[in-house]
Amino acid sequence: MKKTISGVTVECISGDIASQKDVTAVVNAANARLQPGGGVAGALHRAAGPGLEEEGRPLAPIRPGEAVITGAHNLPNDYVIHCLGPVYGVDRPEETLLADCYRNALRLAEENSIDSVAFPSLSTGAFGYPMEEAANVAFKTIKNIIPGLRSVRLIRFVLFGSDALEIHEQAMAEIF
Ligand code: AR6
Repeated sequence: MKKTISGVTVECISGDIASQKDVTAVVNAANARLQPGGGVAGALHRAAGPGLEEEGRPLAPIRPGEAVITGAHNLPNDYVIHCLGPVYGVDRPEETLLADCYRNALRLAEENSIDSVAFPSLSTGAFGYPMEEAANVAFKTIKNIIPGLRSVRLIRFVLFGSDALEIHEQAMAEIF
């Protein structure tokens, strides 16, 4: 599914965040220490190589809702934007903190003149955020930010599996 608003295309695809060859920046569902972990962080660090962890070390720790940017090392992109999503039921208010992740990631993209960004579904794996709720927060936040974007022209959600894709397509259809 794809929609274009104010010149910015938002799309949902099923795929692997570590193999998005045609986007300038990919977003990592990071841990506070910016170290390799499971899920998205594991996939990105494996593909990027040890340089990603080395570059992240002096930037860590980060707080829930915060985002930092590094190079992409052996990934097929120019940048990785690392976001620490809230742990559902622990880091509160989780809706605000999750929205902060999307806002801060897109702010860093703009500051670095990035034209295309791929997001995973932040916080919906190990951090336990219900996916429907998280998708609503993500699209509402992005919808509000879009009119102010000057560099970013493509925002892609890369979802793991058909259920995740369907949930995001439904949220996107309702909100856009
Ligand atoms: N590409 C796209 N989406 C993926 C991929 C992938 N390769 N792998 C998993 N997902 P998670 P979080 C989906 O756990 O909840 C890590 O261990 C997954 O199905 O990666 O923010 C870090 O080190 C889920 O829907 O991120 C942190 O400690 C979504 O991506 C912690 O997990 C996010 O799952 C972060 O937890």
